[in-house]
Amino acid sequence: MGSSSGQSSGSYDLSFKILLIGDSGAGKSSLLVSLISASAEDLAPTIGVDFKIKFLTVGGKRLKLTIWDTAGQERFRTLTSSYYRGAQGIILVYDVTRRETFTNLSTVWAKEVELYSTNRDCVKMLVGNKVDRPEKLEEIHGFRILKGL
Ligand SMILES: Nc1nc2c(ncn2[C@@H]2O[C@H](COP(=O)(O)OP(=O)(O)OP(=O)(O)O)[C@@H](O)[C@H]2O)c(=O)[nH]1
Ligand SMILES: [Mg+2]
Repeated sequence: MGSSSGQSSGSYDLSFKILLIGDSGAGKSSLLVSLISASAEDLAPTIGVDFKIKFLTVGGKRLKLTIWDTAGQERFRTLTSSYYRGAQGIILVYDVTRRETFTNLSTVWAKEVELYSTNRDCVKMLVGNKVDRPEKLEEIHGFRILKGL
């Protein structure tokens, strides 16, 4: 599991651990694949946890991002909880065409973050996915959820 992409995978100045969480089918793995390979595929649900490594340069510093892609399915929840430890960034993903994936961010996923994240300074980001399907749009204004994080 896992692969690296970007500039040559040798030295770097800073390393960050980033976690993708959210309901099954929200599009976490698709986001990660498009970040790494600029392609979109029809993916199968993630089993447990996967990761990919991305190198990039920001402000003259070489960064190594280890991006952990967790399974949204409930049966993997106990396994994925251990991956919150030490994460500097958590990306909460929902599907704008399915309202419950948005409401679950506060009722399920924010609670997971509270329980398992060990880094008080962890940066949280909310991503509303599948905006290419506006005909199915249910909820796009996600800022309310951030109040609870
Ligand atoms: N239309 C559209 N479909 C998308 C988009 N992103 C993902 N999908 C589709 O949504 C389905 C689920 O995507 P995944 O990336 O596997 O979802 P996931 O959040 O990783 O799901 P789990 O691994 O089960 O937690 C797939 O069929 C994708 O092709 C998007 O931006 N637009
Ligand atoms: Mg997945």
